[in-house]
Amino acid sequence: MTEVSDEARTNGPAEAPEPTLRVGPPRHDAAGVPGVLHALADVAEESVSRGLRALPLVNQHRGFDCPGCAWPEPGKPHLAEFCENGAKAVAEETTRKRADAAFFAEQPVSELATWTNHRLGKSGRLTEPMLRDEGADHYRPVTWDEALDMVAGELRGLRDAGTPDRAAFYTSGRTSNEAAFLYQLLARKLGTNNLPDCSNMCHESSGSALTETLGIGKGSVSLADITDHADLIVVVGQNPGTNHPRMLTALEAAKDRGARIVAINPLPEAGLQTFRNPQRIRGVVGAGTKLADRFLQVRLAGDLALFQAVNRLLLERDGDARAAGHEPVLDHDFIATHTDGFEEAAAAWRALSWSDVDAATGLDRAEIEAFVDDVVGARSVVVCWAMGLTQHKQAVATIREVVSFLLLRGNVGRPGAGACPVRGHSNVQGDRTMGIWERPPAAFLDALGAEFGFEPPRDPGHDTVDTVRAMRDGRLDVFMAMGGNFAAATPDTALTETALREVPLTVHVSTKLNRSHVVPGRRSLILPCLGRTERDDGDHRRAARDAAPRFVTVEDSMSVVHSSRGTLRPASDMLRSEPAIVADLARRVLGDDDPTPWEDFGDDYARIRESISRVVPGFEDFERRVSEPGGFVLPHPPRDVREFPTATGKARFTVNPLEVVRVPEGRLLLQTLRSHDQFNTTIYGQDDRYRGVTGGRRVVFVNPRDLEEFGVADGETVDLVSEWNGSSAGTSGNGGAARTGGTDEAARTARTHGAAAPQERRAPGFRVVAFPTAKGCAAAYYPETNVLVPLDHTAEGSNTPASKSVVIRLERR
Ligand SMILES: Nc1nc2c(c(=O)[nH]1)N[C@H]1C(S)=C(S)[C@@H](COP(=O)(O)OP(=O)(O)OC[C@H]3O[C@@H](n4cnc5c(=O)[nH]c(N)nc54)[C@H](O)[C@@H]3O)O[C@H]1N2
Ligand SMILES: Nc1nc2c(c(=O)[nH]1)N[C@H]1C(S)=C(S)[C@@H](COP(=O)(O)OP(=O)(O)OC[C@H]3O[C@@H](n4cnc5c(=O)[nH]c(N)nc54)[C@H](O)[C@@H]3O)O[C@H]1N2
Ligand SMILES: [Mo]
Repeated sequence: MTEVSDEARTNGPAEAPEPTLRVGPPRHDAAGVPGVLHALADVAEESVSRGLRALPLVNQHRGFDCPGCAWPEPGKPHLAEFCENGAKAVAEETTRKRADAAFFAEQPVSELATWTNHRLGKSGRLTEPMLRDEGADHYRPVTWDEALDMVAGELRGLRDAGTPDRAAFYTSGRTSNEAAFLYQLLARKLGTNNLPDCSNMCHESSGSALTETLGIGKGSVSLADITDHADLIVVVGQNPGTNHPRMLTALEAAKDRGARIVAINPLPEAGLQTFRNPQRIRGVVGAGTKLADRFLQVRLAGDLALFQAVNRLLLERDGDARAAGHEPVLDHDFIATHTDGFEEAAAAWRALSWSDVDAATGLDRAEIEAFVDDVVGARSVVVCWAMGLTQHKQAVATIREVVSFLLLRGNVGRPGAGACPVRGHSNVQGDRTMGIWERPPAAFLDALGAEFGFEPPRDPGHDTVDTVRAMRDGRLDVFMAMGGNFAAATPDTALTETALREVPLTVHVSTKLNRSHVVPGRRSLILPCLGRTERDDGDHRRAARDAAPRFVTVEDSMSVVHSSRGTLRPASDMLRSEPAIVADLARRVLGDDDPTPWEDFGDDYARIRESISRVVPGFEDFERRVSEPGGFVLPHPPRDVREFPTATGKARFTVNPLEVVRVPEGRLLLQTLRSHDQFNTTIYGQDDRYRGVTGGRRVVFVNPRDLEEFGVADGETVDLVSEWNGSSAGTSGNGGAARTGGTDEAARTARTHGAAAPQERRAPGFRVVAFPTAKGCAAAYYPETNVLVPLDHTAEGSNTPASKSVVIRLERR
């Protein structure tokens, strides 16, 4: 392996807090007029009239789907169904700045590799295909023909050699259904299921747990369940004020009709406290709406213990109630008719150790009891969650336990009740539905094979972590990415970047410059594509034929499929749409004997939708139904008819052995999370308004009592050093085996290094911020801290990087 450069150690070059960094007190409320003004300032700075013209069309029927998060649109959108962070996403895409051929002629790759993620992103939109030849330090322009022929030649070579698994096709969740469907078809026709995607780092744990327990890996609630029906909404491991701001409007509507909200989080996130809705007069001039009625400040990774304790208490209260001749607390009819595994789970709850619960959660028993009062007082309960549950070693177990919690009182498959994993990227759920999955269900492959007359590969492919391993071990020749920023989003930055640089060919279909382009493979291509906001007229023939620009489709977090049509003039004439790029590439790879109508697919997306309607269940009559305002909802048997397509045909209670994370003396458990001014690896600005941070990102939030114990002062500069003993950093007990090679590798590393010599990883130069986070728990921003997350430190059962529980120490500079 080549030597690790300084840049590679830090995911960007910084070694010290930014000189402009200022820290003030955190806020207790979210949004309101300042938020919107802030966003409009962003749009104005980036794009003046371009972005402002775009905003009224966000999330409107006939407009484009917001390129931000996956929160659903209400049935009848307000005139401006956009939020502060949606506006920033639009501004970022509609910028007038350009990373064009002149830009690349001026900037050597070695220089760009020293830029921060923020500076790279602010270079503007990509305008034409660019190639970096082996050994060159500059990208140079190439034609689309040259670029696509180069990729096709390499892929054909792998197919002809019988080694298609030496290619991997990454997807980020902004890709449309149509592009995703073609992309997975290309991979499978080539002969591989190597389709890693951002889900592997995101809600994979939710998908795994929900599929096992409810039979379908998607959420079971609709927007109306939250706004109109739920009595209690539990928001756990999620920061909607920043990451799903439109969700606050739904929570406010729920509050208005008397619903209760409980927030469970190590951080007192502003958006969960008070919401100042800019679209209502009370939000503009009044005190705003108080959202969370109860806040449980749980320790990081403490939710499994918490939900086990709650389930145990529900069981006990049920026993007491029935003994006293009162109404039972559990829904025994539902449990008997629709579930299995209750007795085993109940026995495990009865054996739960309260000292484990105390250690894991850091909560008082009285707080947990009070939460149980809320639950018992609510006819219907929705649980919403995001990365705070999915990115831990026991993430899958935790989400299974949340499902048990819902099942106990029959809170699945009726109005106002259910499981609500709140998705990240705007079409991440749709991409999965379209077959972007390294382990596709057999039924999907059967249907795909029947539609296109071929035998799809059946062996599981690489997920994201396995893809990094394959790169590291020299088992990958072509890495292609449909969007995203693989280098910056993946864990273990030093290892990942070194591995990426050794891949013979990397290909990035992207809208904007990012870190993945500047830690290129030996040869590297950038293929620039249209964004959501832009008019997709296709080739000139078609434009002349009819004037309506083409549309694509997406699926939101609540399984609603709808269309998205860009309206703005593209950033450059040389941009192509994602479906057109994939179709053209596939035609070149597979040659003329391939009967798939690639050319038609690239030209007319209705043809793609026709195939989708025959391959993917729930998409019958796709074209007509998606043309209706608001689109249509995909079937979800547990939600719709209380049918559970699991192995046993019933919803399943599970037994989830608790491993309490025990952080060694003088160490902290670190979560890596988002600031208010970023979308994943795209850094909009340097502020985290709600947490009181401006002008910089190299901060670490620590509880003042921990600082006192360590003798470290607020404002000091430290290095963050992660310590990993090669297995499950600091856990006790023994959970199930991981899904992939992770456990073996981890065990091997543990043997090599032993408990006495943990592996160390370092992120230098962070300003310490005394902050009211749970004791023992620190927080710092992703992606700057990805360098600290060991590649093998993943969730059992989903292989998702456990990037919210990393053991660190603070080291004075
Ligand atoms: N503006 C904006 N919107 C976004 C994104 C963005 O970057 N910017 N990203 C999109 C994507 S891809 C995703 S996946 C989502 C992410 O949405 P979130 O999951 O809200 O994102 P994070 O910033 O990772 O925040 C995790 C939250 O969980 C809490 N948490 C962490 N660990 C634990 C734990 O162990 N237990 C509990 N109870 N809480 C915990 C943290 O304190 C924090 O509040 O947002 C999407 N929307
Ligand atoms: N430590 C740590 N790591 C994490 C996380 C964490 O919480 N902590 N979160 C994880 C999560 S939840 C996720 S989802 C992943 C995100 O991983 P990715 O999805 O790979 O990363 P993004 O930053 O969302 O990708 C941004 C890039 O996508 C490109 N892009 C934007 N729009 C388009 C488009 O319309 N088409 C195309 N082709 N390209 C486009 C732009 O070039 C932009 O630079 O990161 C994961 N990594
Ligand atoms: Mo995500």
